Amino acid sequence: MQMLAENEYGLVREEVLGEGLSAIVIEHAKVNAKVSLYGGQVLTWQPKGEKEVFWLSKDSLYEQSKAIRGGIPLCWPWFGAHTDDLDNKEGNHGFARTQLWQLDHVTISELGVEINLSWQGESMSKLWPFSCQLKQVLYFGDSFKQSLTMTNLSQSDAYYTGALHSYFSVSSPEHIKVEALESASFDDKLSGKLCDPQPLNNAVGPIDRIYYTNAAMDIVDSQWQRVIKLKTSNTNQWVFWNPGVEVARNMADIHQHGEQGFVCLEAANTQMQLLSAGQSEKIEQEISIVS
Ligand code: TA6
Repeated sequence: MQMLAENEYGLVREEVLGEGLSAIVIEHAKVNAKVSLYGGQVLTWQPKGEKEVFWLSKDSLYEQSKAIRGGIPLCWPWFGAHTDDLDNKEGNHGFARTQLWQLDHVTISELGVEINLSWQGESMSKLWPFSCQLKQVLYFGDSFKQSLTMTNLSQSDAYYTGALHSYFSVSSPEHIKVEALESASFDDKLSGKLCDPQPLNNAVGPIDRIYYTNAAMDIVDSQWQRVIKLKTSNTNQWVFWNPGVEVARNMADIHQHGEQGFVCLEAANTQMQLLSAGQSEKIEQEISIVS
């Protein structure tokens, strides 16, 4: 354990997560949280007096080259399978979630903790042969704020798709309503069809949809009597996912019945976005809890 920062409000330390992998642990008067440097991935956020906000699989692997299951994996520079990779040989969701990120700065204030992370690489994949830098600013307090700044360091334009793939901890998908999704059309990944807006009674899987809206969302959990409120900027879609019993059973890194404990609502750009040569783009989300 290495102490990284400490003052009268709280402390931030580094903890081993797996071989060669570590996490930043926040213990603060108002909030506890954990962020993996592997993947630059938020794992937990728990404002004092609240339940954990993010779901994290008890069977998640903490191994290089395997993505961590839960929290907020960063899907970048492509979401899902890359469109030029018909057999999905390069895998889902790009390479950002399996890179070792660097901790640049920690600020502990009376109301919470800000963590600044970065990662830089070049020619990471034949599907994305560019030089790039990613920066994240993560704020943990009563609310949670995340920004991801993507910079194209190459001399040619690039395109990306991506998502802040948040896994939210819920009482059960059965007790979840997300009304704001009901007025948007969506791509149903399971049927391959574009569907008109329709009622969504709960979040019971299998469900895998790309909703064409970026409106603010409320995840209403009637059993836990809490509302998770989400706002984003510079993303165009919401992805809504729960694997359901069968699919989850075949996923080695989801613990038994784990799919009964989460719903993913992901601030996403699922259609190609221009990242001009030498330029930066930023996507953001803000999450707060009403209970
Ligand atoms: O965001 C939904 C999704 O793209 C699903 O299709 C599902 O496969 C999920 O992400 C998890 O993907 P992963 O590569 O992390 O197993």
